[in-house]
Amino acid sequence: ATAVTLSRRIEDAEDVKRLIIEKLKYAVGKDPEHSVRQDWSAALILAVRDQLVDHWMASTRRAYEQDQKRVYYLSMEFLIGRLLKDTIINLGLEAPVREALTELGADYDEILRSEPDAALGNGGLGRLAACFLDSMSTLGIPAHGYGIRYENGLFRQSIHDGWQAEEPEDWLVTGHNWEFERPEVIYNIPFGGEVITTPEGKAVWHPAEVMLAAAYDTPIAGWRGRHVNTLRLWAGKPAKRVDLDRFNRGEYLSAMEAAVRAETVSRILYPDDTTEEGKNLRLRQEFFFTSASLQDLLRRYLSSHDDISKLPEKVAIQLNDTHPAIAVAELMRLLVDTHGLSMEVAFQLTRETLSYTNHTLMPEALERWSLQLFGSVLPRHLDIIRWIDEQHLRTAAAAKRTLDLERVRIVDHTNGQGVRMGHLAFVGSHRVNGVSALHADLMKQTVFQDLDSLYPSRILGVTNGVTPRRWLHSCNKPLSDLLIETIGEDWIGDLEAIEAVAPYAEDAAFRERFRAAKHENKCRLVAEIQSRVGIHVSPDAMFDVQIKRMHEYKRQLLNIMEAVAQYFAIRNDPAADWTPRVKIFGGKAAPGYEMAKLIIKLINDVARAVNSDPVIGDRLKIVFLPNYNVSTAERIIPAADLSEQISTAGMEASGTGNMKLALNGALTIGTLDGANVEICDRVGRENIHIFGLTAEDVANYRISGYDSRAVIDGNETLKTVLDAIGSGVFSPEDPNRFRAIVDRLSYDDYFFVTADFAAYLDEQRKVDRAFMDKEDWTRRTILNTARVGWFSADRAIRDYAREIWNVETPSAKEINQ
Ligand code: 26M
Repeated sequence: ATAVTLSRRIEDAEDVKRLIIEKLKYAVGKDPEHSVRQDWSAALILAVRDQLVDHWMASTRRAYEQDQKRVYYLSMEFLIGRLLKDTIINLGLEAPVREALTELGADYDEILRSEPDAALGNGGLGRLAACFLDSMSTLGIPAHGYGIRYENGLFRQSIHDGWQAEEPEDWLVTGHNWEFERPEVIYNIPFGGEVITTPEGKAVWHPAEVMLAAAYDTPIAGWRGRHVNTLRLWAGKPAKRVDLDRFNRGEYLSAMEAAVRAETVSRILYPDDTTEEGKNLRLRQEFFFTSASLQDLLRRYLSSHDDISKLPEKVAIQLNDTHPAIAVAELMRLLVDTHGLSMEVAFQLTRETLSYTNHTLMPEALERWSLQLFGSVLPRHLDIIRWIDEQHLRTAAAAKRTLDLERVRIVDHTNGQGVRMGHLAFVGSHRVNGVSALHADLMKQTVFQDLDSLYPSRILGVTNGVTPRRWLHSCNKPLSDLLIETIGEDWIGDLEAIEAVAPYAEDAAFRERFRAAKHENKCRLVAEIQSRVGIHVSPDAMFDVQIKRMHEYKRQLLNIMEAVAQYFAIRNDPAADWTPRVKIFGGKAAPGYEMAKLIIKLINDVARAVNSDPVIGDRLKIVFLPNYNVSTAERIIPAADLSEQISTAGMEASGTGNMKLALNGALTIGTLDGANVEICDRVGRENIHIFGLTAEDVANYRISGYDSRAVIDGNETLKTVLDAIGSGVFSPEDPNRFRAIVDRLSYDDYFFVTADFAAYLDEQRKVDRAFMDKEDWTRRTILNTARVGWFSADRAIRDYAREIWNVETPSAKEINQ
């Protein structure tokens, strides 16, 4: 076939103008004269998307022609946020686009702000998947992200009278201009029914219903846009839109019932509800997207290979937590029932192809499905899992006499009864990774201890990372410009090169400019705080930031208790030499998580008292910014001076906000938890504020018992703070409002808030003094920026590529050529 060359290459602003106008007219159907912001936005996205297409197709062609091994990242969540600005920057088009829009009379920044924030994830796990997509494209790894095209992403949070309220997030209603619908890419997804064994002994699944999964593709460009990968999201569709028999009988509503049920599977993202269990729809969602993805990748593999037994040489599948762990049984089912392999061969291929990332050790968060539910939705898979479990038990029985076999079984036969998805993922994978060094160690010591002894060297740690494109270059222009001017721009594609800025920590003129960049970011946030919550804060105060999901283990409570202690101290002696602070909180609580919601209310009640107290003034301000999401993170992080990473040691698997904040020149106050340990190692003990119990201390207390009552009685400040909160000082209209919090800390302080309180306050006072020494503070923040280059998602992806996927990656030098 003759290749038709259609050039849409952009050389200058004139080209951009021409392409935007063309899109406006022929794709959006609007005359520039009558176009509103939404039209300009659609036209711009479509024009930028065009720029990706040639590279996208070239990337696909290269993978086929060179028969490269492909990586599939299966994740229930991709928290990608907005795409426009990052894509434009990756393509190097910011200057001509800005110029073109100005000439067209449209406002570039306003258009950027109008793009909906795709909140297809809860938090860290989903954002990690999005950073990894960026890095896999940057490194030129042929990869697909596979997930669900939720119609409603994570709920929108608003604050009414200090309480969280939830509203549905309908990001798709304005149209998602990045995606390509693929009506021809459609798979059957069976559910329910029963398994019948034929006289020949073959198991045949007769599902009760079959629905469809339909593909929608979003191109994902990496740095410099040379390689483009695909994020393929699945939407649920009915096998037939209406039941004609019912329709003709006049039963109009029930004629649509099956259609509605099918569309429900991709309707809503579950908000991380670690306590709720046994959700039929959640299990269906997990199977739905996993099955569609596996069918799709097998079809792609078989379109250019005829020997299915070579699958692991050409395909690596990464399971992002246990949400897609059903892949173990589904890949076996497809290999056995559809492709005629034996169970033994299928299991070997499955294990060599799959690997699993664990993101939490909290027992209540480990997925487990009741046999009843599991068997009714996926009867064939239950049989396959029982077969795997038998094999696995034989290995266990042969290997170790001392092992408690009940504890290593995938199907739990003790009183709990159920399918342990973590065990399934572990047994069905050739590698299992934790997301920080500490977390991988703890996996071996706790939940996976027995499995680790059975399959030694299967567990490894791959410390998380973040993309420097979004989390420094694009979100923090003042600092990025300064860095580029000072050390060049190699760091954008090779973050470890940012180390070159370290010597400038000693340069007073550079420190001045580093401070000026921070100040500019703070002024922008000051304006946002003013306009969104009506609180005036000073840009000269320390911006002390805790932004993350609301969870007891993350201990926002410890932070607000410190604020209360500080409030009382200032009131007692307003004339003393206080370091002015603004405490900024952002985060959503799962709708059913009462304690987390009560902590939001406490933060807002304390904020009301402190912010309106004339004695306090600028010495202390407390701000809760509603609806924390990727876009707000992009504005808060560049403005932060202090990063709160204060989880109970041993409970935060890694953290990634800790990396973003340090990279943007904030100092960390934190416990030795998750990746904080490695951040401390790299920035140096003198450039971080570490306090509190270690993971080992916590483990010992859990055995020996911990008496919070005694600790409270022994600490006057702590007692005062808890008495005030518990007696209604901050809630005079409802004095008992926070009783539950105080009771919890007094009688069952599971997260060791009281245990770490004194050490936390001490460290905060050191932070106060350190902040007053402007030059030394700046010096230390520069060293943080300079020394956290290792926490790039590019480095993390190289680790996965080398140690888990067995795929090649180019050197950092090649990336920057
Ligand atoms: C579970 C059941 C039903 C609905 C939702 C969930 C669920 C969804 C997401 C549970 C947990 C989810 O995410 C966990 C998570 O984000 N973990 C974080 O992962 C980050 C990336 O590895 C780490 O940095 C964080 O430490 C870890 O908490």
